[in-house]
Amino acid sequence: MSKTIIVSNRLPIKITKENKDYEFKISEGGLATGLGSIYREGNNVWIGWCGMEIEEKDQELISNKLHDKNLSPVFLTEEEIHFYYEGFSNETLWPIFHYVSTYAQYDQQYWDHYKKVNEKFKTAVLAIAEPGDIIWIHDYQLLLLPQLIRDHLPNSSIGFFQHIPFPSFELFRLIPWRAELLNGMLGSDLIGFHTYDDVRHFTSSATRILPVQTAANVIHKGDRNITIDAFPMGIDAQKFNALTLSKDVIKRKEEFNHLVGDNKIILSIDRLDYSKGIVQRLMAFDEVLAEHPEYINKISLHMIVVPSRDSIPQYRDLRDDIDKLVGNINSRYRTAAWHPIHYFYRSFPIEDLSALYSRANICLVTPMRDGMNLVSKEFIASKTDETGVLILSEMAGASKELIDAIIVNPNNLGEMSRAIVQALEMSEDEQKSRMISLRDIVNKFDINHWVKIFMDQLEEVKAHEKSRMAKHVSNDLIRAFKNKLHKAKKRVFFLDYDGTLVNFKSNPLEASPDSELYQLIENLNKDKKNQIVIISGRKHETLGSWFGHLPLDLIAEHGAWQKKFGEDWIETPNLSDKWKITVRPMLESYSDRTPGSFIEEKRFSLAWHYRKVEKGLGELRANELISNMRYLTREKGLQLLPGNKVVEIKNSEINKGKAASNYIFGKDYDFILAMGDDHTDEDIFEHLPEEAITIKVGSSVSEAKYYLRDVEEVRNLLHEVIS
Ligand code: GDG
Repeated sequence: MSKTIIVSNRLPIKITKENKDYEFKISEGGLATGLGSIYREGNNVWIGWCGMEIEEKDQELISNKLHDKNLSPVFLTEEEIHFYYEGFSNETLWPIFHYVSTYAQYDQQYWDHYKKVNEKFKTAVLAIAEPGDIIWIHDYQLLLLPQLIRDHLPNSSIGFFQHIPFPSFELFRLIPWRAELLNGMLGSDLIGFHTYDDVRHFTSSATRILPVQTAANVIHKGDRNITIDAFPMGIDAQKFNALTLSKDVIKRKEEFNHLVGDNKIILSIDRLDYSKGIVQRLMAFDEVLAEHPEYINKISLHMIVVPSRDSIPQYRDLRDDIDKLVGNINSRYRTAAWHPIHYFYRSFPIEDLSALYSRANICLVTPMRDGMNLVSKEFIASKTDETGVLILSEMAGASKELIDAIIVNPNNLGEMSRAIVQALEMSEDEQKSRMISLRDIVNKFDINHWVKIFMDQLEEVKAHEKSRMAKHVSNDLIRAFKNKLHKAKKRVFFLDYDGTLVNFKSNPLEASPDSELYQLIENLNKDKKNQIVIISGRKHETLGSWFGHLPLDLIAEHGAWQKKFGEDWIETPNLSDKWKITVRPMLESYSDRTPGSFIEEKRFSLAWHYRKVEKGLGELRANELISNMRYLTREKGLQLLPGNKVVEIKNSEINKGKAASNYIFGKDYDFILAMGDDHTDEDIFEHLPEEAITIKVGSSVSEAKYYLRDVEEVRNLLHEVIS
């Protein structure tokens, strides 16, 4: 039976060494809880680093002990931890992904170790994984791992989730190894982020940096499809609800109440990190006290900063800045019996956090950037009395869901200090109405829901890929086609041209037939039972000049023109092109505004090409053009065809499907094969009779029965058929 393998940089455990003996404590974090339902089952396993350097002689002992808990450790040397984890992960990727590019280090040694450690994780996965297993990889420390595994287990089901933001292309492009990182991630079947913005940013980076195509949220890479989607992560809401009712937490809350009395409590909890906006938060609090002396003695900020990454200089500097600012504010406003800020640079047991969350009047969560931010959700889950106010940065992924919080821009100190005042003054009724809807979201979209949604989608994506792969024209299928072909007396081959017989060129006229193609056609033509029909959107003059001399038939401009071998071109009767008078100026306005684009005029169609336009701009203009033209084309009975870097407008009476079915009408072909790559060819696949062999070139969804990967495979198939 197949199993599920979770892979993350850290295992969900804390190891401590006391008197030469190792102690293990399973982590209580949300991710560990959510994934607990998976990795603890049957043969499933969680692979990761155990968080400290383990001497070689102890490694086997640790592995054995963890094996019983379905955990499988990867051992890293101090040097690897330094360069891969502290270095590339936290000094290169972390700052870039959190939009602080000035902190990023581009160090070859960091990169070399990042690759090496990702390889080490690959070895650990391959030691356990078998074909058919599901592998779920987590976060930015392991961006190369999906493809490394895919290289060895090409059919495995691989999901990847990134817990931190994915930056815009302008930031991501700065990384010298950007293409390698993207290729690594695209080894997955499903890539998840917290928000739709991350999905957009990733897709835009992938299409600008790599030769890949996208359709909606699917990236086509080679012959694989990768789905990119948003899965906003939730917390273990039930646990946080329940904690507030536990005796221990109630007692801690009473003790805390005794200390703070009636003071309104503003709570702030983060790991030490420059992305969390701690300094700006303190400055906004300072502004509140400066402008509202009436709050002196009445409010206090309880700020927990959990030590983190303090071997990195920027984190040490940040800590110094916080220390200074807290000292400065406290010294200016404190009274004999009151401190404005209670600052703790350490971590607390979860029961203390729960007591604080449930007692706090306001939770101030103002990161400069945050993938999601779980503190905001934990605060809400702990507010079982439905009072309290959340102030949340619009730069946190959580702000996309928690829209009833007071949403602030963390760079706007005035806005933040006004938000604090608004929260302090908010009526209980308003607090409750906001908190009730916030709690609905946090309770419903919890960690278990997140795990389920991700795993379900991975399964669905994989099933879809499998059924698509089954349509690939294999050697067995080719043999079956040949059998059918040998028995047939009258055969017709409908062959699309661009993207099917030849590859695309940036100048369409440069994509003329090569000698190999002419040879292939000549060989196909040797058997008199074969009839070749080239069916294309190209101008009839162009097709005529390339193929007019050969014993084959031509259908040009999507069916507007037809030519039988040895005869002249015939135009489809009763068609009008008067509509061009209205449409041409509209297309011209797009060409004037879009450098690199041009209009191609055919007898019954106008095509706006944007192959040479700056990436992104072309797609933007094409979408704009399509939505502007939609009404007009319907009114005038025209058809709007978005193609590969082209938008074509043509008479709706003509299409390749009608042309192909007219062609075969009354001719008794007993072997029909059609191949095409874009969606104008879908009309052919739909119109041909059931027994026809229809083949889509490329991996996108199609009406065709089979698919081939590219032009090379099309030519191979034709060679095989001849032989
Ligand atoms: C990354 C992304 C994304 C904090 N202090 C204590 C303590 N905590 C716990 C909190 C919370 C967790 O740490 C912090 O989670 P965040 O989400 O706020 O931030 P990151 O650690 O940066 O996490 C982030 C997350 O991944 C998940 O995808 O949301 O955007 O940066 O759970 O409760 N826990 C205990 N004592 C403390 O003193 N026990």
